[in-house]
Amino acid sequence: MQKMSWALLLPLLLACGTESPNQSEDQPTARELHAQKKKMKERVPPSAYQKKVAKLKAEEEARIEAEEQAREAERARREAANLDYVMLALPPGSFTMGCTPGAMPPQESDLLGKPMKRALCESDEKPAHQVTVSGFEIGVTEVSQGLYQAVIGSNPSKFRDNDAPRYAHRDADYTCWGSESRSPTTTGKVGGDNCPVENVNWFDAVAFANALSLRKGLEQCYVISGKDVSWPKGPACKGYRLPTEAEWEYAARAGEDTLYAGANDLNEVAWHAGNAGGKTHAVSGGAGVYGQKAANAWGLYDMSGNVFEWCWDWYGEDTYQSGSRVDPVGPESGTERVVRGGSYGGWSEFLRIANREKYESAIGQHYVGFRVVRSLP
Ligand SMILES: [Ca+2]
Ligand SMILES: [Ca+2]
Repeated sequence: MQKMSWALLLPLLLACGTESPNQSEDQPTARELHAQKKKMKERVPPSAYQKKVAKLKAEEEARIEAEEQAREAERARREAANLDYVMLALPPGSFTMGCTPGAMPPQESDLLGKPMKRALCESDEKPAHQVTVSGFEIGVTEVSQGLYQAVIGSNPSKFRDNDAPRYAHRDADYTCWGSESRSPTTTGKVGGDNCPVENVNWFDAVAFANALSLRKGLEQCYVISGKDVSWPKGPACKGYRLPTEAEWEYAARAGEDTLYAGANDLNEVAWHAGNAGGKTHAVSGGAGVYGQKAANAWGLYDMSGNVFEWCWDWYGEDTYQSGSRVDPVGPESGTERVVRGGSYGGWSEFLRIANREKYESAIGQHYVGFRVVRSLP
């Protein structure tokens, strides 16, 4: 090994020794190599393939941006449609508040043949008495889920547009029949947006009224501090608020003397236990298209039925015996708040205009919603 090595390696070593210094001088540095490559790359035009890839990438980015813009436009359109809550101005006036059985047409039984309680008048509906209210405007419909969502940012309702993919996992029985008017091309709204909001307690309802006032640039009528809610200016406040019990009944009667809001035949004007299929129904299709039942004489929908409606007043069993007769706002304190009008789950006696019911303020029910009013200037 040693003998061969010297003979063979010597020339090689010599050769190496002569080439090494020259190599380090001639070879480009890493930086130079990089610059050369870059220069070459710049000189070579992109291949057809590269051009195609770049074009597809640009097209994809444009498509994503267009989709985002369309989604945002749709969201804004839907929100604007939902915020368009139509109010109807009612003139000031006097009316008979409470149950007046003598003026009612004879009607022996309700739709299921159950005897009517109407002729009896419940004790808290007596005595019927004259009440005067100032003019105010009131929502033509119950507050919809779409409006509530647009103002509050959430929707607590049990009955929604469950045909929509995002609710597909839910029981179809919870589908609000708002799908009757779900076509966005004719209504400007979509599915459950048109159904009344429910599962809202009284605190949710007053908070909504304040939030809507804020949204519309009006003064907020309620001062809310936890469970302590006051209405300092009373009816002088021009923002959105809940109707008083007297305002609600004045609006429901609409200058007429019918058993239900707009008719003596319940089916004409109301969704109730006998025809609603255990579900809420669309209050409005938007763009002047309203619920499937007839309005009362003043053009208000679902004052009887669909969902009960929260009023401002504390409930008092004997309110009618000693309460104020001019713009009454109910007792100063209590344990429950008044709800009016009956619901999709109620029998006829509950849907009578004169009927009074009540719930604890903090409890939401899937058959209780509300509508809002504003005092007229
Ligand atoms: Ca109602
Ligand atoms: Ca009652």
